[in-house]
Amino acid sequence: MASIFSQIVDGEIPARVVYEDETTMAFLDANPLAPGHTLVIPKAEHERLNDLPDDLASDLYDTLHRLIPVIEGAVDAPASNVAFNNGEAAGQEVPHVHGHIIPRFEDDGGNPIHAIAG
Ligand code: D5M
Repeated sequence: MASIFSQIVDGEIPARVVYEDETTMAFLDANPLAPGHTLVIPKAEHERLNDLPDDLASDLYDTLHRLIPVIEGAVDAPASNVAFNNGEAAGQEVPHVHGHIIPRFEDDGGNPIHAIAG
């Protein structure tokens, strides 16, 4: 059974896609912790960062790096938390590598990292 994120990659379930290239994709989180909360994934299904081949890890980082200012700019956020839950015991719920970009605002109530770590 393909992961829910592979189903998004394959167009089998809808998502609000904000970026796509040959090996990576980004879409809005379905349960956002802040406006603009975005997930960045490798299209290929690998469970953890540890499992990614070097070239895909590099592609994923490049996309993440490129999108951070774009996402912050889109929602006029002065900062963001960028995080991976890497493994089930760390709170990873979807077994397909994904980085969170969570825009932050002045006085927005605190760091959301604990919230995505389950
Ligand atoms: O975070 C998994 C994240 O994935 C969580 O923030 C909800 C999000 N999610 C789950 N299903 C979907 C779909 N279908 N579209 C968009 N976002 C989704 P984790 O780091 O694994 O705890």
